[in-house]
Amino acid sequence: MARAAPAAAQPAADGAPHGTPPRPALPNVSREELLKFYREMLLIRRFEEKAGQLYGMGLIGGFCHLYIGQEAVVVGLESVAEDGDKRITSYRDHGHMLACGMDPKGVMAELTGRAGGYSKGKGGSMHMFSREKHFYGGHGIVGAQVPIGAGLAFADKYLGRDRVTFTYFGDGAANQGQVYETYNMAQLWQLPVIFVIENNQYAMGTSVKRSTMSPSFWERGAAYGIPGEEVDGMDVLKVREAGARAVAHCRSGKGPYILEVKTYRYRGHSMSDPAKYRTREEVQKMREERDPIEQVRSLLLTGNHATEDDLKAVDREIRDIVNEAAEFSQKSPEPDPSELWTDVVA
Ligand SMILES: Cc1ncc(C[n+]2csc(CCOP(=O)(O)OP(=O)(O)O)c2C)c(N)n1
Ligand SMILES: [Mg+2]
Repeated sequence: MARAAPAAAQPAADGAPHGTPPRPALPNVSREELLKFYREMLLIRRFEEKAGQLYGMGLIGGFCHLYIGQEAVVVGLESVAEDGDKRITSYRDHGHMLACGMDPKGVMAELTGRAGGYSKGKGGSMHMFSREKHFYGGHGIVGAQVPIGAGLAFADKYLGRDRVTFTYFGDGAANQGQVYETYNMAQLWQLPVIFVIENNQYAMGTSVKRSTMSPSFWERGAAYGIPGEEVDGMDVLKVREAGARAVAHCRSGKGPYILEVKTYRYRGHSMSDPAKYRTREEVQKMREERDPIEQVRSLLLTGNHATEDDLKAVDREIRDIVNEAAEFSQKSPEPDPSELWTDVVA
């Protein structure tokens, strides 16, 4: 949407500096939406950096898989989700929780194993849930969330609820048999599920090139008649566009849809990854040329839709939120020993 320069001496309603030249049009997005994407992606980035620090300090134990680099995927897709839509993912789940509106304090406190965490400090990084936000985990078994995601969509269809389930999984998981059993049933029953393959090009230390004969994951849906597409996952606007197509398909009762989102993780697989399977230059090149946050930042600044000061204010706001979460995650008490006997399914 193109925006004209504000008239002289009039306050700029959109916060733009006075007397600035007419702004070039933004590609099919408003300034407010773009700032929201910037803010949401930055929250994930800074939260994950802080989690990495706390892990290094020994305050977080066990497994911890960071999402840094992949922020545009979940932020773009959450922008097309509606109230009541569901999401489920793997162990690389902090970004998904923040993007669907879960409280950073509760997520960080779960990472540090405290009573104020989403699973009362008993689940840790890979095992968090929120009924309120329809976030169904957090799954440590690779691919396990895929049939469960279809099951959530089955429940919605069975109960006549016009809802969509976003089922996220990785390129490694995408080679599993249970994924194709799920595709078969999802298409047979026309379930409203979006299969989001977050193709970050590695499964632990194994690159896609070394693990698959048919690297175009989305095309595999054709065997079951499921449509889909490949998406540039470093560009939040492209993700949003493709997400809107997928959601429209599902909501119109046409069954599942596959989005293969090409993305990249900057950090190791988990906190204990020596990263010997790729070069520093490969990571550096991605950061410098394709970073999803920098792309939005540059779109805002070059188009004069925001000033450096506007963005600094957002940066400060996010730092405060993340610092508060980190503080809470250390002040919240450890779970009481009596909690050993609660929430046990047996
Ligand atoms: C059934 C199963 N097999 C193996 C593992 C060990 N494992 C954990 S993560 C992972 C790689 C998965 O890669 P991908 O699906 O691409 O997701 P990413 O980590 O890249 O997000 C493996 C093999 C596991 N957790 N579960
Ligand atoms: Mg992967």
